[in-house]
Amino acid sequence: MSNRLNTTPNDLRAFWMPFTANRQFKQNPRMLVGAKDMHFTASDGRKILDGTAGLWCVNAGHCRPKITEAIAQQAGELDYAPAFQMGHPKAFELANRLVDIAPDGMDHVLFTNSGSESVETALKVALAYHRVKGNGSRTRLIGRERGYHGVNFGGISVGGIVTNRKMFGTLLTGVDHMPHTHLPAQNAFTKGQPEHGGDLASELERIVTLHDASTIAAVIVEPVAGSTGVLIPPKGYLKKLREICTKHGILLIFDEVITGFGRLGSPFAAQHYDVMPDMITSAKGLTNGVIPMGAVFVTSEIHDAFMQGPEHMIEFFHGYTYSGNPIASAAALATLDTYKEEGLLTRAAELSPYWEEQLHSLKDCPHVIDIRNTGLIGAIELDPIAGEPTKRAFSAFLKAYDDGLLIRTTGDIIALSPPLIISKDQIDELFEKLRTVLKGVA
Ligand code: PXG
Repeated sequence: MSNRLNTTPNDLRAFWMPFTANRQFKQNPRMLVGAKDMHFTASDGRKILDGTAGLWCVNAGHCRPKITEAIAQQAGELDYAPAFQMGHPKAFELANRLVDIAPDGMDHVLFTNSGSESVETALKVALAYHRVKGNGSRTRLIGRERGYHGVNFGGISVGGIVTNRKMFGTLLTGVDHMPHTHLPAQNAFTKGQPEHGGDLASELERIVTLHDASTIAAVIVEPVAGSTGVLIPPKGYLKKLREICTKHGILLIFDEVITGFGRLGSPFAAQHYDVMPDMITSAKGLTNGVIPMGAVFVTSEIHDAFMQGPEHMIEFFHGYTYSGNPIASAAALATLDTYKEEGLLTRAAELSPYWEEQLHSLKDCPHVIDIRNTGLIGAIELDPIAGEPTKRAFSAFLKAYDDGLLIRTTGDIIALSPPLIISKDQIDELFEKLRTVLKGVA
């Protein structure tokens, strides 16, 4: 007989939820039971407008027929194939299709199962690349304050969020951080890229001078920092980072887990900002969030450096049981078809001016101290309640949910990133609801 106290679905105790205020949630759960296109259905039957594409991933909207059918079909045809020393056609087809939409020069793809794994994979490729090139002293990794690169040890080491780091010991050694670029005093209420802060890229030069270039393997940044509240790169910043990395033989990694797959109006932020990194990490929108999968793009220069030695030898000792999993590959291919058929990888560019105008119309709402935007991303920063940081934004989140709108909050910042299929009417609806919410929070 089971020794469990209660095995009914209504017993919420067993599941220790991720990045969640577990006790608060379990007292007053917010359960989603269905989804279609721009909406979730809550367990009480209410429709919730998805202002966040799930967690920045459902770029084509929910339960899209092509994707769900591809998954069902693949599950019945080839459910699993070993990922090591064996292949199946869809993983190769997917890699080719991804290279086609990636920035020129990103010619090879390694598959993972999440953004966190994409980051770990890219960092390991960077270290190993320098080693196979005879530069084994290049072991340092440089991240940035307020960076988010997932939750595994490499990612939290190069990441810059204190709450995600402080509980976990010494992390990776040999990591340094550039300053973040959030300068509200100079850039508040900027539409698009801020004017001030581009010079902060030269802090990388200072770090290189401190450690010497011969010890540095890679720099990793999110082109737009998502999780820490939508920090948009100041004008000239990313180009300058690229120049410094090139000058010193340091690999530049763009973490495009959020910006990849159309969020800014181009397939990738690298194309949007016209800055070419050496590697791109991705996940989320790759499968429309439906099946866990990530991809790391690398240049031929990096890939080819590994293709040496005896041909029967494994060239890179890394990979996952589910790298290029058949069902994930099928979901990703159907996702790319859907993006293509509906022009979704560039739709944010068309909608962005309207989005920007509506978003910034909330400027006069109570407690709003900054609004910023790019592509189909928006952030509204609220003045924190004295002595109770995060509480005001969390109240807004709860009230929005009650009013039928899903938003994300981080600290006292509200982040918005709807599915790329959103209509202008739905943009209006989203901001009308949010205006009511902001007027109602204490
Ligand atoms: N890199 C970046 C830039 C991310 O945004 C990850 C890596 C990790 O991906 P996985 O798939 O391992 O979670 C992310 C994830 C939010 C939010 O609301 C952001 C993420 C995840 C969940 C919530 O800001 N980003």
